[in-house]
Amino acid sequence: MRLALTRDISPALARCELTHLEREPIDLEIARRQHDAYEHQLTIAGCSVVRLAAEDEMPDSVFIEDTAVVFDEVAVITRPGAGSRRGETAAVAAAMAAYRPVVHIEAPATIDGGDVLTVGRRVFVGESTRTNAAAISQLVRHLAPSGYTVHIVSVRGCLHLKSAVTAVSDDTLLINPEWVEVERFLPLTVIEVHPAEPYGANAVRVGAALIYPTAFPRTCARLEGRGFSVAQVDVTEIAKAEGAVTCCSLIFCASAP
Ligand code: CIR
Repeated sequence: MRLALTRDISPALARCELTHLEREPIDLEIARRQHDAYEHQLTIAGCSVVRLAAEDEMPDSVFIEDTAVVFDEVAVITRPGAGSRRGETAAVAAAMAAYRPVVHIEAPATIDGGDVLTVGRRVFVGESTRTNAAAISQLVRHLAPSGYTVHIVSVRGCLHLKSAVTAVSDDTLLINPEWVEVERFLPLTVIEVHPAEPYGANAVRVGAALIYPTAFPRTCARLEGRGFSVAQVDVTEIAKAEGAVTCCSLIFCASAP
């Protein structure tokens, strides 16, 4: 069974962390409808969706991707880079314990799941404002026994590594070359975002299906032109909180708890 762990939108979403965006009013009702539609697409793509409850005092809790990095062998619970987000991990660790051995990134290390991109046994980690070298060392220690290699990537101009690059198949990346160096990912194949759509590098992959924002039609056309099947979702309200599509779920294979 493929499981997608998601988390409800907090009533406090308007007080979310923002790094590269100006604060704009967010319509909670629309954001919730968009989140429901996103979960529906995950279901269509074959995931069983398990939604955790939101917390009133955790504005960013919908962005569950940042709280854990899930491998077949282990779930690594992060220590988010933003202090306001550290309380989000406890409920996720408790939920993950039903599916995986759980290990924790310990202080003073910080890492957001949005900075970790796994392609086969290669784990790319963005060194960003949220993720530091101490966390990367701890991740290396947790993953070495399972044969993963960790590759550090500098991220500039965006929040997370996965704002700049995501995997759309086992050997193809969708990438914004302005924010990360394409050479770091060779020999993988790359599809570049349309230059007018810098935020368009974030796609959710579920098997052969992609879930992708309606906001980037020209990049979407590039994906479809390369034979990808794309389900589009409108996540414009969630994007005002500096979230994209990968950040709203943790997708992994699991047997029923
Ligand atoms: C934050 O700044 O932490 C949230 N407002 C957005 C997090 C988005 N996470 C992600 O893309 N992985």
